[in-house]
Amino acid sequence: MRLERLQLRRIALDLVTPFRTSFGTEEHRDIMLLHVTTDEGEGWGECVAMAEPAYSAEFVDAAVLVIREHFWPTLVAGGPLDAADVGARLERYSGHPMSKAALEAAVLDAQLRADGIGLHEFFGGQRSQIPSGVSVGIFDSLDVLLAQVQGYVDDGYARIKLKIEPGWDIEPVRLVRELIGPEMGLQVDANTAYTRTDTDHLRRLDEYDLLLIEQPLAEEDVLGHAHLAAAIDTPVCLDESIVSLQTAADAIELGAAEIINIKPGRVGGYLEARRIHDLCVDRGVPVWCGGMVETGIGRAANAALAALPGFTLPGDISASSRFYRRDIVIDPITVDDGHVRVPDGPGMGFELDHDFLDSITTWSETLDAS
Ligand code: SMG
Ligand code: MG
Repeated sequence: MRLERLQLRRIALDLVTPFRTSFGTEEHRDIMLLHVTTDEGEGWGECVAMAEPAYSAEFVDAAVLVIREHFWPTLVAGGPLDAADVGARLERYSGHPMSKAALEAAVLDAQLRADGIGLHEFFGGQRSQIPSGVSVGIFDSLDVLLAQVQGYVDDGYARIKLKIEPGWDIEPVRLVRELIGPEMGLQVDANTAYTRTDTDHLRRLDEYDLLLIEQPLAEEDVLGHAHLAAAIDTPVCLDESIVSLQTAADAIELGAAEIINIKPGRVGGYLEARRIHDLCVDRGVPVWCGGMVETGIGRAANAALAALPGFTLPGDISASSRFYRRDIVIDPITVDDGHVRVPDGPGMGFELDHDFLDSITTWSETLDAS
């Protein structure tokens, strides 16, 4: 395919309810979407960078800049390409995996739409629906938390993930386990909020039969996660620490990752995400698909990825309505009987609601390939 044009577009969306994690509280989203035009067709990609560099070093303003000034000119200069070339051409640039992933996604969407095949078909996933988990934020009171969790249970979600931080961990977990009963999948995500000195405290979670504890320690503290994994029964899962196939392989070998959360944006794209999946299948490490509060664009692609057989745990692939009153895709993601449908349309399998998209667009810029 020959690249012709790239439109960068920022949209503003309010969350249905504030989403608080150990990094801070999110109420409004500022999301960058990419629309690529090629000689064979067009494609879309969603950049999962947040407005602030808190979850990782990336943020939306930086994504705009690095794509405009560095990534797009380099991609264009390389001549005709397909999706697999995107990562290779951008490899010499350090960091910015979410920006690279968004470009690769747009090119991949264009390529697959041109070929008339869906992403799940491209990946070879066999399932037509996948179990849906929901990520629940931190609240000011336990009563509010329990009411929220009950609502998600009523919505039919297959598992609950609680955000935790020091001062909001054992008691919320105890009460939620009591509320949802012993059978339902429950896991926690600390987003790096603990340190190596918290081992004895975190061991207290063992009695609640959690599926996993996600990223308790700092992103760089892979060895600390290995020590923790050896010291507690709850399986240790890495999110922020896994930024590539290499970091995944090393963390597994070190015993730091008993389970891996795969997020395409965090690892530089869907193709690297697939390679990490394959590695984990080979090493017997369960994986699940993480979420970055995506719109229907990113969620559709995540659902296609999560149809691969190694994704043995429910992902953070909740309904559009979990975060947004109205999604930018025509068919919002819904959860039925605990499952999300894997899209079967061409490309990443969504159709955009262009009128709504235009109405929430706050900024756009078009780059030509010449
Ligand atoms: O997309 O459903 C979702 C949110 C899932 O909790 C979620 N994501 O660390 O896994 C994570 C967080 C990252 C985004 S909030 C900082
Ligand atoms: Mg996480």
